[in-house]
Amino acid sequence: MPNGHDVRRLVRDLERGSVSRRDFIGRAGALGLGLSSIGMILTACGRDRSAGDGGSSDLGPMEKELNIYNWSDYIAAGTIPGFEREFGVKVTYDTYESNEEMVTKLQAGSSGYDLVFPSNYVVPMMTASGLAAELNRKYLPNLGNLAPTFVNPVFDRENKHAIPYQWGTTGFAYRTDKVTVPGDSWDIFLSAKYQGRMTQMDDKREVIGCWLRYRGHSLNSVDPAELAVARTDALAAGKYLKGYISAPVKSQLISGDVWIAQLWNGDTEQARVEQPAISYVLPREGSSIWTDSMLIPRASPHKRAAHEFINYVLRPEVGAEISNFTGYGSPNQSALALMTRPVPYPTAAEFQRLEYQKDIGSAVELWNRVWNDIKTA
Ligand code: N2P
Repeated sequence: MPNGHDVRRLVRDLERGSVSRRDFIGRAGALGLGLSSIGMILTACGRDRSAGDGGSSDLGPMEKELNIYNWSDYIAAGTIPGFEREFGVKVTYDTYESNEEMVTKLQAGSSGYDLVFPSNYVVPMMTASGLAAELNRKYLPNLGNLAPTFVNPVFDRENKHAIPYQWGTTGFAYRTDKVTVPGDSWDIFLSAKYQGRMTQMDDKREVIGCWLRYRGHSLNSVDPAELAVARTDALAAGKYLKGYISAPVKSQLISGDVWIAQLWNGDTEQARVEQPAISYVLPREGSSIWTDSMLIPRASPHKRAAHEFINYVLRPEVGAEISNFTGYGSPNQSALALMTRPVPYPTAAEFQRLEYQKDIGSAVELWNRVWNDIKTA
């Protein structure tokens, strides 16, 4: 638990200007404050100065390097080489498995990354805590290709810091040759008969979120009583799980070591290309829908190249090529006609089972404790 006295003193120093924003983030983190709380304090202190990096200023000539940090299996084979060839830029490409892994890396400082891909709920935290640069529209003429649903999203009004990249849903993948009656409920993870053959994601928002939905609650709940029940359900399911693993579970689904895996729709599609006996279920209790966006960190050393890359992804053929590999939906309206497996945006009826993940503010500390109990059981 953060010590209230120390936190108050640190906030006072921030207000007086005797502590810089960067030092504040580091020291508040060391005192045990979560990123959302830090973001809220910075915003309240009127020190959200993410604007001004890109802003409307000139970004200068194109740099020769670009450092991208993206989710694994989330780009087509030709996307990076095509950009390198056309723009004469050398791209360094690293991958991560969760939003939290990415944010932790950026918070540590000097990551050198120029482009990251946070989900909805992460964008407000990143802007409020000063981790995001403001985008410069002058370098993004292809923005007009975005479908209207993805323009001016609630998580980043006017797309000031974030340009949608891909969208998808979370459900479970299963082996149709091993599980003949999968049902359509999250309760499958409570069935002893699949002990050791099931996995859930290594992702606190997805795991706790699905157990909240299972009991009819919002997956953004901050109610301690609802979270306590989700914890109990998750611990009960945990006894039957082989482990918590996100995208890398695909190889185990393909080999047949795992039969049922909580997973995103597109990664399930990717596995199905190699093993046709795989299907996807969106449980009836409901689940998450998300949009991952391209965001330039405030500390990015190559902002011009990062803008050019965003603009390149917004081309119809580049957007389509990405979705054709990932199996996810494209927010790029002009790409839809070129997609080999179009993923239609959910209808209003389908949306009744879907919910966008939102920033849970200071409740992240309670969520972290619940997640820690689940992971260490
Ligand atoms: C990565 C898919 C990432 C989606 N394979 C998570 N929002």
